[in-house]
Amino acid sequence: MATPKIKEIDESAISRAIIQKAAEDWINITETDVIVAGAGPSGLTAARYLAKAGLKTVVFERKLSFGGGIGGGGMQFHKVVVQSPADKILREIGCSLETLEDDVYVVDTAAMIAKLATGAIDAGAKVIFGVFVNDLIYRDSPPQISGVVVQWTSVKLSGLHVDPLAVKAKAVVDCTGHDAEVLVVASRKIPELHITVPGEGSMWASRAEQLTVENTKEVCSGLFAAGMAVAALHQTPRMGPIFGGMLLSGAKVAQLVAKKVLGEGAPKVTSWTF
Ligand code: 48F
Repeated sequence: MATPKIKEIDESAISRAIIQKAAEDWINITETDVIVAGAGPSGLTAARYLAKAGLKTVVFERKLSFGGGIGGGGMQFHKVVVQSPADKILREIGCSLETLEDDVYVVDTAAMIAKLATGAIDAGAKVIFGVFVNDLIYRDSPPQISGVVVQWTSVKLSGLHVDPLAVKAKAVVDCTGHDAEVLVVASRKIPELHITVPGEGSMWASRAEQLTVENTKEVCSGLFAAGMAVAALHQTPRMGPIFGGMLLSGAKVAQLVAKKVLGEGAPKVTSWTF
């Protein structure tokens, strides 16, 4: 079989394309509608619904990959459990579910990550890897979170002292998981907001799922939280490898942010109400 002629391209053209297009993206996101910190289940779900609602949405993910805690499944067995009504969120993006019992399903971790990520990107969210949120932009009259401060993960790992960059947004969503990194920054650096992050409580799966979704709220003006960051903020139980609460929390935060940014005329992001 003949090998097809592969298009030749100069190395400098490759470099130029990458630098120019990445710079265009960065310039475009210096002012955006919503910044989501973290591309785990809550962050990717929030990003998809936010973008679908018409909001310019940027996700900063510290690692070079999607999915957060999904990939580890339950103790590295490659399955997680999802219960109703969160199964609807996965069905919308074409993720296969295997029925375990009424309203309870088992999902392959790789499939779930791939579908959530594709869903967010296809809806129009911009995901940037290898960048972490390490501070907030804050204004005090009235108190308002107006964006985030970001840095390359590689800079942190190298131990170099490099000043970060700031990105403005109408809303910031902490989807950083168990460590609630954005909320912790707010609690440490902006004492007048009176945010404390005691950390999550011990395992109680059903209660954890319910409370995570119930407590998904705007924490202070412009700053929202979803997923395990909510459990860390309220010291409510952890749930282990059942993911309905993460997906529903992401959907709920998207609805809250859409209302905040777009007003009462914001579209309904899901067919059910929270
Ligand atoms: O940890 P993670 O999956 O958070 P989540 O969306 O879901 C939690 C579940 O995976 C699971 C659970 C529920 O069943 O207990 O653990 O609440 O995803 C968080 C993502 O945020 C990234 C991190 O690499 C991960 O992909 N992240 C963490 N800190 C930062 C960050 C940061 N400061 N800036 C950007 N990304």
